[in-house]
Amino acid sequence: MANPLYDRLFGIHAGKSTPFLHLQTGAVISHQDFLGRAAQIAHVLTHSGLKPGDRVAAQVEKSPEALALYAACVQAGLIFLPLNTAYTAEELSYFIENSGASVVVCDRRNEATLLPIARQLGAALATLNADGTGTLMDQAAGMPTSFATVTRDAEDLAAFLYTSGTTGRSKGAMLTQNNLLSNAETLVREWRFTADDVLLHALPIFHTHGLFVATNITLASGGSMIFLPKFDLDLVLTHLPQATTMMGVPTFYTRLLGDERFTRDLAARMRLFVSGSAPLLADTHAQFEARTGHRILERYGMTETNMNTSNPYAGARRAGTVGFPLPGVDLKITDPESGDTLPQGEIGVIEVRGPNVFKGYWQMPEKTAAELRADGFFITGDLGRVDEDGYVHIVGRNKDLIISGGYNIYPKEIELVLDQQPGVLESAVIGVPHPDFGETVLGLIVPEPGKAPDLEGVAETAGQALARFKHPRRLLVLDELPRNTMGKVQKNILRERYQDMFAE
Ligand code: MLC
Ligand code: AMP
Repeated sequence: MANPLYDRLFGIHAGKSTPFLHLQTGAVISHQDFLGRAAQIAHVLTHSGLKPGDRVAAQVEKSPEALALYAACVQAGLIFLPLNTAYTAEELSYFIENSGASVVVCDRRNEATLLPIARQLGAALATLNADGTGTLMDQAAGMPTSFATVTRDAEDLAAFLYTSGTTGRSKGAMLTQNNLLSNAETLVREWRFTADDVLLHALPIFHTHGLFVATNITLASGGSMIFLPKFDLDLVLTHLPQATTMMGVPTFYTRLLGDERFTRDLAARMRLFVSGSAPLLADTHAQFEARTGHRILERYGMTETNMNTSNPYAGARRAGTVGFPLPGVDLKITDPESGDTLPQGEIGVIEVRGPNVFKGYWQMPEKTAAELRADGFFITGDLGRVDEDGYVHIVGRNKDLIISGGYNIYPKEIELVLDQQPGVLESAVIGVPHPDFGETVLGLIVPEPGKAPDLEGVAETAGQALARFKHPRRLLVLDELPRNTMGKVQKNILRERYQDMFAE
């Protein structure tokens, strides 16, 4: 194939007037219209001088046009780099510089802030607003609705997704066409997606879950999506009766269960609810089944690997497990120190290998070498075990990571900001249980001797540097941090001490 990802996900729909996106307004965008829009954007990007392999950074609200920008990048052989809309200018500046993006696409309201940053880094800037207006679409309007697809190899890069790390610096995970395509094809088969499916899409489209899992599967199977701007409980309840499938993070499901309008009748047409990105409590699973008769299908994935394991479609979906390795994925449990494979049943680090596993971190060979073994196994940093029936259980993390409402937050990044504040000697950031977000961020600060840091001031400065979802929900002052004999902060003790802080 000339461009496997484009041909298989998008090209197969050429000329079809079948529905692709159902919007909240009632409007429907057909496959053909969507591809036309993507082709127009591809013309704009290539006219501005972009060549295959160049990076296109996009911090835009969810809209059909934002999705068409992804399709345009695939068609023109450009590397798509979607960015969380919550990122601050400081965070964005790093991503643009690190990726060497040639173009930055942003919402008009961020244009004034981002223009000088883009200019300084030698990137062009275009706007794309939540309502689909902006300079990108102004230029696109005059372009032809077909574009000669650029030839790409399955091993060529299709996207960079930035993921933070334990050192506080974000890393660009390089995903190839085949990483995305192989995973989409597998999931279509495993979860039995067909052209008759209507997926209720309420996830953001700047992460693996909403962009590659939900969207690519829908494209590969020829189905359609009810494309909501975000997870809004009222909107989801309104549109659920028209849907056959839904994908979400656990917060989606706990919020639905918290509303008595969510009933068995409302979910009558549904055939599949999928959960991932964060642990789904066994209790939520049970409550969901009692309310709707549906057993949520939980699966396990990562930015670097797409999806690795899934509970079975037809067999038993076991609460508290993430199911079996997907076809083509090798999974082993290893000793965190030696890297040796552990006997079945023992707890260790989950490692995975397969066509879904990324090519490494952009321009970070040491970080790549530390996490991706020469034989292709990726060291996930998740702790797990495989039970006697082959189900994978995730029991914890060997990495200092908080997952709040499905967003990954690396404490180190926040600690670096807190440590710089006036009067702060040191800090520790931990995740504690939260009824809505699963986990939330708690910041613990040790003042310099004789100082009393202004907590409001600290919170405000941290707020300017970090995306909203990373902000500590609470800051507490401690005399000292518990340390082990090696001098390492014992976060487990802190997590235990504050575990009920946000209990209902
Ligand atoms: C929003 N806020 C969050 C937050 N989302 N804070 C912490 N964690 C989050 N996830 C902030 C808001 O800015 C707001 O701040 C306040 O918290 C309350 O907002 P809200 O209205 O309750 O939040 P809402 O907009 O409804 O968003 C919650 C959510 C959303 C759960 C719907 O976060 C979401 O869609 N999450 C999905 C993330 C996702 O797609 N993850 C997949 C990653 S891929 P204030 O102060 O302004 O009120 C991956 C791989 C895999 O992990 O396996 O899939
Ligand atoms: P990200 O880097 O944002 O892609 O997040 C990936 C991480 O999310 C994984 O390493 C896991 O820690 C976590 N994760 C994803 N799915 C699940 C799941 N079903 N259960 C528990 N943790 C999960």
